Amino acid sequence: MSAIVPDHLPRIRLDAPDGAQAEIALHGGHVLSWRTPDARERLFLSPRASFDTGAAIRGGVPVIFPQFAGLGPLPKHGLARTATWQHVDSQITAGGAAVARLRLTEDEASRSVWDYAFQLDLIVTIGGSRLDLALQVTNTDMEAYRFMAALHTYLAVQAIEDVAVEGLAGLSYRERGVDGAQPDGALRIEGEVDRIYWNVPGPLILREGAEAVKVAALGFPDVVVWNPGPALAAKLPDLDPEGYRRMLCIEAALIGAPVTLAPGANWRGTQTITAL
Ligand code: TA6
Repeated sequence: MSAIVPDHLPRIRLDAPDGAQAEIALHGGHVLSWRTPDARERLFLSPRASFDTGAAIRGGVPVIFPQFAGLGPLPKHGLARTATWQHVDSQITAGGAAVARLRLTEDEASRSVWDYAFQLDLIVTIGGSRLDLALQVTNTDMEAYRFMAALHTYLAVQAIEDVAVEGLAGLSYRERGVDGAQPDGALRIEGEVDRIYWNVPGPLILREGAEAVKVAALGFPDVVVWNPGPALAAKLPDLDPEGYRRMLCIEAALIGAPVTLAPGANWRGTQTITAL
């Protein structure tokens, strides 16, 4: 990963006593890398990702807030993924997990697109075969507001054509404005997939050959499954043409029923990824 990420990019590194590691950029509050104790990288990060000010990093875990995609007047996917976050603290817990807390609050730039006061905390916990991501929104404004949010996680895969996603059968989804229902059996990725699955009741399993990863969420009712496929990948300047074969986004999302938060109130959603 060091070959991809510029040395000067401000970031923090988490090292759990068992060898699990993560790197998180302050740009976007963006988890760039997560390695399980076997040193295996579990997140996809595009070799062509841009880390420039104002750019969204292609890969890792972009934080989407307070708008998903183009579903509102803000820049695509909101303001958090291109903002500079603060590192609040890091610690090793009694149980041997490594934890970092990052924070984003309103400033002139955020107010120019969304005129509210907020505190957004991202708590990243690693240890053993687990990555826990918690996103917490606190309304520090005098007014209530509504928001959407997502953890736009890019999971690394060996070859997209060998991947199956279990746990979606029978669920309703929307894909580019068209409603559909997932048939029985696992989802296979054959070309571009860009689906919002509504009210996903349980964890998903991403299976590839003999390997599997469990993706669970709390507080985020929806799941987005995204892979650009070859045609769209060829048009994305920050993804190499074959890059789509090595990633699958499984996103914990709050889209269908945006949360309205009263002044002083907070909301929390989590995504937990476990290598099985
Ligand atoms: O979450 C899926 C999605 O909204 C897709 O429609 C696709 O555009 C993807 O996000 C990536 O968006 P980006 O702005 O990072 O290119």
